[in-house]
Amino acid sequence: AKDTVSDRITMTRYDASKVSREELDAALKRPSQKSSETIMNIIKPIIENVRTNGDKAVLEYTHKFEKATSLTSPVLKAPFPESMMQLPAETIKAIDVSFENIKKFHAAQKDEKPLKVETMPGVVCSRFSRPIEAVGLYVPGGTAVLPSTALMLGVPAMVAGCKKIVLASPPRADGSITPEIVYVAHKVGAESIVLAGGAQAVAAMAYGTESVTKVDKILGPGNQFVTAAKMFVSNDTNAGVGIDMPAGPSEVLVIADKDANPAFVASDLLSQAEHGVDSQVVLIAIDLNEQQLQAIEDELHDQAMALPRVDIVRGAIAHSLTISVKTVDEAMELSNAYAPEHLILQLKDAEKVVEKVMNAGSVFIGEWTPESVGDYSAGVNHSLPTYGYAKQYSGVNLASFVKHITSSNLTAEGLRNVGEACMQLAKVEELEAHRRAVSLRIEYMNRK
Ligand code: HSO
Ligand code: ZN
Repeated sequence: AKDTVSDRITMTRYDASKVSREELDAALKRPSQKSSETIMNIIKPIIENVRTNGDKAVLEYTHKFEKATSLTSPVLKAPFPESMMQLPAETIKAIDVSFENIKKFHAAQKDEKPLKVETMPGVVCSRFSRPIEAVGLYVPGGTAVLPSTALMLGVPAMVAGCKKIVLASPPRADGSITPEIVYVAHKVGAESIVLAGGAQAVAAMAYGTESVTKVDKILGPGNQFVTAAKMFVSNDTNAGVGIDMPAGPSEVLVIADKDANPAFVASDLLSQAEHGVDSQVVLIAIDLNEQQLQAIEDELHDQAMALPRVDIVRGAIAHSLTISVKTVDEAMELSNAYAPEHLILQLKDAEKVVEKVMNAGSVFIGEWTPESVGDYSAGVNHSLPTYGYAKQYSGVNLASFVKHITSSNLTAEGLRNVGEACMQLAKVEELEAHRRAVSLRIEYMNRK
């Protein structure tokens, strides 16, 4: 049967030459999230309960929310039994290939050797890195199993040399964890898997319980409860725990010109649209005529209708849009203002355009680079800033799992060289003990 117009899966069109910039900015607004106050009020008592009642509280929530009533402990300790990671050979192979590529790319991000600079004769400043000792990696459950997220968090943690890697993921109703995730946990050398999700998993790792190891930093995407819980514990000095950037719904912005294959463009838009109804996808079309725009829209509709997750796609596409512009510069202007999590350049000379990218989580260059390769296997990380946070945050990378420590090392001559400036500033700040820590040494040298 022929689809009625209202059934058509299509994105609202804007022509940048016909609408004001304000209108465009309004159209490019991410779908609004539930107020953080509402969410905070839900998660606070959960966190408090886990903090005071430990394992017992975590288990109660898992019984209630995950319906995993048979669970008697919230933690699975390594070594994980073989029986929990039984997988088809092709899945093992896919995980292994991806693991190696992610490992290669993140190992290359290691500081070659400590940074060492002599800022003045006898004044040596250094910087070196040390792994964060214990990290908690949250792998969401929900509408899709995400072993790739376990890889994206676990592999850099392993490469960085974190001593204790704790994975957390909500168990299935029978109390088990997806074997793919157990296999990844095994490969990255995780010490345990916390069988819990939501705010309760975050709280357990932030404060520690009888059986959950307390961690120093919690990373990984999650729903609004997980994100709010991460923000809450990172603000609680009793927890003493850090977090990665705020994570929101998936997004992609595709910039396409006349050279782009409409089927490729549509497929990339759909691959992010299938993540969730709150996902947003944007197409910026450079100088396409009506027929070319139509070709992409037809592909989008036809491909979408053939997808198992078409209902989710429909929701995401409802608040997604196409913007027509005339030039690459106009496209880049809009893209940089939007700061997409993923940016796809389906352009002639795409590589040359990369220098114009100012804000984006990760860039996919040219027609043979679908965003899916970055989600899974190319080697780049898929844990990226969303919601415009690409303006100030980087995605997860090796540095997310280390601290940089600096050191200074002065000779007597060095102290003479830099001492004057130091003492003068101490004077300005009226911090006399600071000044004397320098002056008494210089006097000591002079007496010798
Ligand atoms: N595109 C998601 C990551 C992901 N995709 C996992 C598939 N599996 C992050 O933005
Ligand atoms: Zn994805």
